[in-house]
Amino acid sequence: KGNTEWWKKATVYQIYPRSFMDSNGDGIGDIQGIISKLDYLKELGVEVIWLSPVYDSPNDDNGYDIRDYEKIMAEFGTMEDFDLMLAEMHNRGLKLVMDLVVNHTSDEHEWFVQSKSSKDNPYRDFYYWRKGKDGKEPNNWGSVFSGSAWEYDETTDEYYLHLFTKKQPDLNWENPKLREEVYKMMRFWLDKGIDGFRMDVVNFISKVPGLPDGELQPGQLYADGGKYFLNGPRIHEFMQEMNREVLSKYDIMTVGEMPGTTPEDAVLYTNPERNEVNMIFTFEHMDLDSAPGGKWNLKPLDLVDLKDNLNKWQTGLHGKGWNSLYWNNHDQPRIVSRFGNDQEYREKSAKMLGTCLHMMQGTPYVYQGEEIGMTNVRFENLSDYEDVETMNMYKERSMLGYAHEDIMESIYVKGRDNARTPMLWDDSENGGFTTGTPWLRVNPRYLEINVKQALADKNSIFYYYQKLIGFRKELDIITEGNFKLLHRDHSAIFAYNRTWNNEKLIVLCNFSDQVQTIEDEALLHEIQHADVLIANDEVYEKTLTLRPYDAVVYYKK
Ligand code: TEU
Ligand code: CA
Repeated sequence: KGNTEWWKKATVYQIYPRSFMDSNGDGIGDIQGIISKLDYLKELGVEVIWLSPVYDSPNDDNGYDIRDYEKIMAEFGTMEDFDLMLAEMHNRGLKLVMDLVVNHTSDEHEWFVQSKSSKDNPYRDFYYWRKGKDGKEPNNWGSVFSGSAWEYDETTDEYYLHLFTKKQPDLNWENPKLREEVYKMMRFWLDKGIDGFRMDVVNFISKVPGLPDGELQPGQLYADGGKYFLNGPRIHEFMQEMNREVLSKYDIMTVGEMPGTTPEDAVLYTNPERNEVNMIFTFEHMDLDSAPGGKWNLKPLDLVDLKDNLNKWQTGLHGKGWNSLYWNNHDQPRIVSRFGNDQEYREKSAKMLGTCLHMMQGTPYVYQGEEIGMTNVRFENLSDYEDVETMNMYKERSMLGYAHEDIMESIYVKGRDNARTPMLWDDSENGGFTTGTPWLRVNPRYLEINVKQALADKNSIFYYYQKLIGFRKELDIITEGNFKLLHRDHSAIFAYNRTWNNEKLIVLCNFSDQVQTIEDEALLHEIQHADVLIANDEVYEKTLTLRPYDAVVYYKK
């Protein structure tokens, strides 16, 4: 067992395999496609690759519904392809983190097929089965993807729980046999030599016994049961058991995806002395541009909320746990369209956002296409969209009487397909992603935004990210330093410093398309006696007046 904490200096790159690179013209990204782009990732400087699920799946939720944990999805390739990919990564000094989806399986997984066949089947208790209540569902919980969280099955006249789609039944972690099966499966992958796991909604696995009703809000069909399954009563016991039984035996990194967690929860999950996981993904900063009622209810970001939130996580985990840093993943809209400007200031604001995040403490994650400033899309027809969350929401909201235009606007701003349009490699048809018909429409801006263009321009977002990633390896202050938020009340500039021994970093980021100034004599004096470590535009003078989307990092020793 190694305990080198190598993940503290590493930057992780997330690949969504379906949309990364298609090697055989069927319009679907695949493992051979990934292998063909490893040199590109090496050039970017990342050390770790997190691969979204590549396991056998009927793809109700693009692989987050697993039918067989130890088989590769046929559309992506074979186990031989996988082994080759892992070897090719390791040859280049790249590490591989796999997605671990064990809150639920596919309803086509053999365990579930057995489980639903009869009440006395040995696998019955691998899932949550309950009798109906007064001819209705066992409780009032809603699914994260709309509708009830329960599905009736006539074979045994009972309902099963599914917090996501009805093709994603929740596993019952109360059952020790289930837990042992999961650990066995994890060892199968770790023994192949993979370097860690990203654990899908892993803080959902412990449910409050009795599964009590949630509080029903006026105008809603189903209640939010989160109180009874987020960070539930046995969650830390399960995480510690998994660590003891499996994780502790390997030199790996682990990150738990955990909606509904606070910094206080995060310390419990990530404090090294507690032996759970290395870091978690928080959702708090991704919820700031939502009005009450969930992500589809749009609200502009107030920068002060973002500053307060990231400040809380930076200071709350310092010395007590470890942060993961992210703006993007396969579930989130593109950050340059969201908190930046995807028109006139696309490149500049993309670099500004990268600067703001990458100078913080934690392990940064770059999502495919972020490094070239890929943007959201606005497809005209609902039929151009694929995501099950989007489709279910559309049905539910039209039933509730929302206008088509309003629902489409929510999809344009928040839909997950924004992140899932194919990676743009060059300016040829389909952005070089496929020679066939892509499974999801390509972003029409591929002529202007693509990897080929980025690699040819030494001022591109790509090379800027390359520098940010490099600094983290060189400068301990980035990984270790204290964090201090400056000028909290400024409505447009995100300013903070980092201090470590005799060193200091001062980070200034303008989140607006206007010239902005900070009035602060002492700070002005400080930057004037510091060097510019990196900036996203020429620095003609060291000043606290920032042009639109300016980002400057000063460094003093
Ligand atoms: O996401 C968990 C999760 O909570 C998301 O559903 C999130 O709330 C939503 O995407 C916001 O729009 C994980 C995976 O990352 C996601 O792709 C899966 O669909 C989900 O779990 C179920 O496995
Ligand atoms: Ca393919």
